[in-house]
Amino acid sequence: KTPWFPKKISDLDTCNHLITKYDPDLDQDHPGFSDSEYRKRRGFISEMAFNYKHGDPLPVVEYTPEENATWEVYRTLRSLYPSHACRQFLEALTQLESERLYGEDQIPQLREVSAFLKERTGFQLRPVAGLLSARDFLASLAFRVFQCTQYIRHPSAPMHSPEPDCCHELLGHIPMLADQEFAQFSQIGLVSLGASDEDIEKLSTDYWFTVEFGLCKQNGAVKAYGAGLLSSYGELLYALSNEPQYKPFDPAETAVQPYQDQSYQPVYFVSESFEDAKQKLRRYSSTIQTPFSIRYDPYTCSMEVL
Ligand code: H2B
Ligand code: FE
Repeated sequence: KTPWFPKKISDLDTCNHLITKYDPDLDQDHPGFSDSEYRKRRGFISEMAFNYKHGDPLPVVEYTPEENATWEVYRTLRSLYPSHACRQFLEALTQLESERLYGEDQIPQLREVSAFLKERTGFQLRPVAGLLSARDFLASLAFRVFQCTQYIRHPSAPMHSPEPDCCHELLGHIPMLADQEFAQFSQIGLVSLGASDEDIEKLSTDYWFTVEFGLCKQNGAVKAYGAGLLSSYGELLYALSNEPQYKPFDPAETAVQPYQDQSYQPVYFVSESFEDAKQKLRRYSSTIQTPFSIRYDPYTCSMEVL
């Protein structure tokens, strides 16, 4: 039996199943675990995400001075980007800065950032309360919707967060989603619709080693495009040092590579270009068995099942 999947964009309202293992209410190692103020604030912002329905204006969060102070990670990471980030990332970031959507003093608002992406690649954001199940997360990508957390990490650990937070989304994911080729690659989500649990696991591992921790070749050098790297000072330096092992990106092989979500990756996958990665993924996708084929109709924002 084919697992349920969203057919129209408003069905994403039910794609909100969270994975709670890194949640500050339950994970004793979370830096905010014993800070009740932080957890209350987190709960307030999560509540807005849970109540959000497709078509609502994106919630605007009035960040506190302390939260905006944690956004200093932007300045720290920014210094590494010219040497470590891929060209597409730098281009979009520069644009976000020149349009004054990104700056050092305050956390950017999802509403403005979503409008920026919509004009460039058709991607839009919707708020999410925490780490989402892989199935729900991938399904959203099929509609060019990126589920985006809106709370910020705990101030005691500004350089690290065990779960996605707005620093990870805004500094890691958003600039890449402004690139046309990369946006097309993100439609890895289309293949996930109705896929078996085993195939979801494989696709999310490919997602992990590309969208989260991917490297690519550019003008003879290796650069980072993965959001987990671009939002982590330590791992960004590590990934581009001569310590880790590199392998060429090959979706079938990458899909079964064990990965690390507690420390740095032991191996990184290098793509020749986004164009090349996209074509390889497309070829791999055709080996994933589903009883139907699916096309996204951008006029009606719904899936055409053929
Ligand atoms: N949830 C959220 N909120 N952000 C992510 O970046 C994310 C997620 N990534 N759930 C997903 C899982 C990814 O690791 C893959 C698809 O499993
Ligand atoms: Fe991410």
